[in-house]
Parts: sequence; structure tokens; C-alpha cells
Amino acid sequence: MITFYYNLAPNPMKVALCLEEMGLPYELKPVDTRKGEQHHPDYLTINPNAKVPAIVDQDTGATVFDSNAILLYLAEKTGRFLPPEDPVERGELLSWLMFVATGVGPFSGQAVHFKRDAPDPKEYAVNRYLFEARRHYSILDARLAGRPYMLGGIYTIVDMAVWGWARMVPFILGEDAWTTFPNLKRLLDEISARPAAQAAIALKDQHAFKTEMDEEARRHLFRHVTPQWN
Ligand SMILES: N[C@@H](CCC(=O)N[C@@H](CS)C(=O)NCC(=O)O)C(=O)O
Repeated sequence: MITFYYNLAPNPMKVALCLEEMGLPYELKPVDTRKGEQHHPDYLTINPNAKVPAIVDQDTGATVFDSNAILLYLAEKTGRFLPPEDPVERGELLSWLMFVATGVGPFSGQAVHFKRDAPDPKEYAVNRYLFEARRHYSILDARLAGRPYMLGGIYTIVDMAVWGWARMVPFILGEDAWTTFPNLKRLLDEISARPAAQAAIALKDQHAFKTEMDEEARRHLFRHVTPQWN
């Protein structure tokens, strides 16, 4: 059994998709980040970075945090959704997994933060992060031109990592963004139609997470405003 610490944000959703694709039994532990549950001392022993997702695998005793690390862990555990064992393929797998983890995710997250939550003046930051987010999605789109999946002919954990963020493209870049990224949209639609993705999306009905971005939520999510280190 795997314990899955989650909310409905893009990084946990990748892991939900992966658990469903692999048919692994898991139990849900909601972490309501707008109520500050990510900072609870018990949760920090699981993810010292105070973010979701994280998993605890009771079969092996492993605790894993950071979404793409979890995808790789689960793929290696099951031997599934990986490219063939070959150094060239392995290189591509690692490159694209890290590209999503260190580029697509952080730039998208910061673009939303500055656009929606930061105080003025913020024009420079909004422009920078939107530009970088758009640039990263255009690299994904170019990679998918003439290739069904990120690593070629087979659906892998890299596509699952991409799916988590591709769902957010209209929210991040605007409703008309899909006209620019047709290949990425094709991959998103194909994965979203899979039963595993439908099951992952249905997790929204399992728990009522706080939705208000009120003073309490801002205090827990934007700790630089009133710094506290524990
Ligand atoms: N590198 C981490 C990032 C995780 C992350 O930023 N999670 C967000 C939700 S998508 C979160 O927990 N935010 C709450 C907070 O920042 O306090 C991963 O890929 O798992």
C-alpha cells in the first residue's frame, strides 16, 4: 500500500495519474495547503520542503517527495512506463523529466504567483515569468511535433509529468494559448481521455479542499511576507 499526500495542484496530479496508470493500491491523505497543513511537524518528517506531493510506500519503507522523483521511483518499482533500457533512451528520459521539474513547473508557478498574487509594481516580474513559461511550453510543443509522445513512440512517465502542467496552460497563459501549442494540446487531450486520467481528475470529489485565497491562505503560502522558519 502507498500513502499519497496530495492536493489537486499540478504536481500531485501527475502522481495521481501515475498511481492510476500503474494500478497501484494507494490511500489518500489530503494536505490542505491553504490551511497550512504542509507546515505541520508530522508532515515535515515526510517532506521537509513542506509541499505536496509525497508518498510513503509501506511495501518498501521508502518515503519519496518531489513529483518527478516519485514518478521515477514508481516507474522503477513497477518497471512500467519507462523507455527501453539503453543509455541514449535513459539520457532523454532524465533530461525531459528534469526539464519539466526545474523549468516548466517553477516558471509556470511563478508566472501565476506574480500575475495573480504579487503586489504592484510587478510588470517586470509578470513579463519575465510569462515569457519563460511560454518559452518552456513552446519547447514541449516542438518536441511533440511529429512524435506521439515525449520520448517517441511510447507513453512514459515524462508524458505524465507534462500532463500535470499542460492542463494548466489556459489558466497560466490565457484561453487562446492552445492555438500556439497544437502538439501539446493533442497530447493533453489523448492522456485526459484515458481512464487513469479520468480517475485522477475525479479525486476532486474525494475531499473538500479550502478554495478561498484569504488572509489565512496567504499567510501559509506566502511566508516571505511574514517570515517564520519553523
Ligand atoms: N518540486 C516540487 C514542487 C511541489 C510544489 O510546489 N507543490 C505545491 C502544489 S503544486 C505546494 O505544495 N504548494 C504549497 C506551498 O508552497 O506552501 C514537486 O515537483 O513536487
